[in-house]
Amino acid sequence: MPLRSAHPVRSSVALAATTLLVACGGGDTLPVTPTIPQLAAATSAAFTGDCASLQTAFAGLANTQITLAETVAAGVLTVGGQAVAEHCRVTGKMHERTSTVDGQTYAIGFEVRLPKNWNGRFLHQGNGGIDGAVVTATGSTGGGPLTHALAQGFAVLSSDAGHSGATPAFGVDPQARLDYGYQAVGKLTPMAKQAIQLTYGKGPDRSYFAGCSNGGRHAMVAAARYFADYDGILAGAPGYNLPLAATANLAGARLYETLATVSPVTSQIDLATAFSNTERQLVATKILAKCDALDSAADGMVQDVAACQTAFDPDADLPTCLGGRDGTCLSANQKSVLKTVFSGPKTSNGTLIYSSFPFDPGFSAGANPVAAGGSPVGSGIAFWEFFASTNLDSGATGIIFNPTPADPATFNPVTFSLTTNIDDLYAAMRSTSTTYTESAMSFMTPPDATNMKGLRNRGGKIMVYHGVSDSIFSVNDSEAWYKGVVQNTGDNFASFYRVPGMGHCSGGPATDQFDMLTPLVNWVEKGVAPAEIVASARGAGNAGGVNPDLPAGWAADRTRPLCTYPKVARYKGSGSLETASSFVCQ
Ligand SMILES: [Ca+2]
Repeated sequence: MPLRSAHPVRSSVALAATTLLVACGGGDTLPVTPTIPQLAAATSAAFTGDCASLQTAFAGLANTQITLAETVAAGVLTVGGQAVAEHCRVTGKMHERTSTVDGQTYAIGFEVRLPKNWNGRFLHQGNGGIDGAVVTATGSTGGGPLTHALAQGFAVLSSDAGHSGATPAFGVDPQARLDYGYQAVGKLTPMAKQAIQLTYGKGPDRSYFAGCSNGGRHAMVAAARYFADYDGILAGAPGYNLPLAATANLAGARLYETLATVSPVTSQIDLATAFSNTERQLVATKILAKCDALDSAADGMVQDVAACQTAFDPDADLPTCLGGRDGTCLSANQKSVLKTVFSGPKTSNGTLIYSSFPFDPGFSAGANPVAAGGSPVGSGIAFWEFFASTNLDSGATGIIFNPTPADPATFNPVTFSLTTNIDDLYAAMRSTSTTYTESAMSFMTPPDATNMKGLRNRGGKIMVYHGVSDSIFSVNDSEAWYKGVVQNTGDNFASFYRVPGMGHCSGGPATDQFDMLTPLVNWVEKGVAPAEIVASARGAGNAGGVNPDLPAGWAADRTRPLCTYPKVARYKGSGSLETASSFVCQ
């Protein structure tokens, strides 16, 4: 069982640690403890009909066109090495329309997979990146998949979030932006629940939302905007400040540019040369030298993230090159850039754009793309900025596009990254225009991220996990969110886990395979607050796929407890370093 231990059910009154202050007679305030309801557990049902019949059964769904209803035989899908049982797959699209801005056809494409033996639950699967594709709705969550919701009996929905295609061109259309930001979830959810009702004779007893990266953003936005529709939220590496993170990443690219050389192949600046693989490994080695043993185990993992930030001093601990770069040192400029990127780039007037990032040995991992100076800086992140900008309808002021005005067909993310005015971009994230009436920060983020009272007060729960070496969205930003939630909403409905060494959603020198969905269900439906969760490495032979970043000295199946923040997994002093049971969350 992945949930190694769990606290017993606490009463709903005791759970309600947050106090609300209300005025009383003399103008003083008295704490009032809200009672949080305990939601009932879902009960199962079965679908014994013909999957093809669902095409007709769903025909009346509002604003919806069903394109296919079919049986998927057992074993056609496998996730994490597990075969998926026979189920129904229904595909369709909602709100098909022609844009008056770019003349393109848009719709919210989706699929819903309906198990024959249903557990009474609905899972909305948030996908990553810029969406634009209906990812197979298996509901696999947590680094490398250990389990998946479809096999557990959930009815699972996946969508393209309102546009088709892997380019940011949809950003030209204002409605497509809003659908991507949040409105697709608002439109899909009632449709999916009604489809479930039509299939099983009752709607879902309990509803969940899970995703990582932009899927984690979707999850957190759903927790804030659509809390009435969801009982449990699982948000991995949530880019809940995505426009700011993207701006900071572009600022980082500008800094990397000062170190980089021109590729002889492409004749363009190659950001990956800012830090060579050898230099990144040097940094990781020095971090480990200072921080590995802080958790009492020299095991290649830095569990005590906070202590490491104090212990590791890049100025003192990284050797400075006296001559040229030879892999045994960093140039003074490299050290300066490293410190700025990790402390968080600022605007020209000194405003921190996004968040700091913690030092972690995952800096050396091949799966750490920004640390590698690679693609997200020059492509994916710039994609987000492209559609988040508001001067596409004028092309006159503000952000410098190349070409100008921006043309999605010839959009060059590398050039864009290196010519964009960061101050203008930062301002644009909160700007609107005649065509784009909602700013990027409005449509992409939870309206009031640390106010999750709507979810809490109805008995909903949210669990968040984040890789410490994630270089796209910072674990420090999620930490700040959690602290804010505890302060503003309470700690009795939200739980936060750091995953040491893990990069963006998976990978890195980490135990990155875990199941948080089961603990979430237990919390929502049984009141069992989640405690430590055992995560495993994905070494050779792993059924859920092999993690190429796993250090050679680790057991292929190393396990570690993931601890509820702010606890840290510390070695007990005896027992195998490969086994979670040798560690305790303190
Ligand atoms: Ca350690």
